[in-house]
Amino acid sequence: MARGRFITLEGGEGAGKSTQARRLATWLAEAGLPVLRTREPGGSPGAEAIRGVLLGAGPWDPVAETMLHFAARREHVARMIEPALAAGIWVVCDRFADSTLAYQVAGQGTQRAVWDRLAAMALGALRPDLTLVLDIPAEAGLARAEARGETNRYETLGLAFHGRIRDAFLAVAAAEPGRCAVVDATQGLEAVTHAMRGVVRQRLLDR
Ligand code: T5A
Repeated sequence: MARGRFITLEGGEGAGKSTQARRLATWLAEAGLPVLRTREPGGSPGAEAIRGVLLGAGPWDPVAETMLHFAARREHVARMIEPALAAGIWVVCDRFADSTLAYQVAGQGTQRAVWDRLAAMALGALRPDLTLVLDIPAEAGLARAEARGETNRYETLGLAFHGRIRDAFLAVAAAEPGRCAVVDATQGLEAVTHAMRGVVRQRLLDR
């Protein structure tokens, strides 16, 4: 059986990741592919429990916070993502390890070497086949998230913090163009969906 493909959506607050992850998973399912849509932090019972801790309490020591994100990710990978991929299921994941690089390393000052060590332990050789970086200026993304009426702890960390997050995602995309594609998330919903489908077709479906 062919292994499933692993697609991650990354980007700052309010970029539209959750909305577009739903649309992408539905589109792939309509094309006849078996699909698991999931999210981080969370995605499995243990990881969802850690999500509650991460989004609810704080502030954390940055290294402790990085470890909590990777502990959740390890649970998620071991119990959900790897078994799905091995069973031929395509996985669409709303945030993954690049978010820890952006938020905890670029945003909160954890050393990159800590990320590297935790990623090696938690992920082994697992890497997304495709990462769609939904790019939007921090101010516009935060305005969308605020307009929705719910805010989490990270959304209150200020524009300078969220500007570093955006730069970090763009740096990942520039460093790994074979894995990543940047999508202009300031466009309307339909235009973003259309752009994402074009990338998925070109990089994964037409090959
Ligand atoms: N985090 C996460 C870390 O610090 N480290 C990590 O390793 C990980 C994995 C998760 C938080 O955890 C942090 C980052 C996060 O702060 P969350 O609630 O899951 O918390 O937060 P987000 O992932 O940022 O989710 P959001 O819901 O805030 O943003 P989304 O998913 O990008 O946006 P979405 O789809 O919910 O849309 C937001 C609003 O904008 C509208 C939607 O309708 C919605 O109202 N919208 C658009 N409006 C106009 N045009 C478009 N193109 C639109 N797209 C969406």
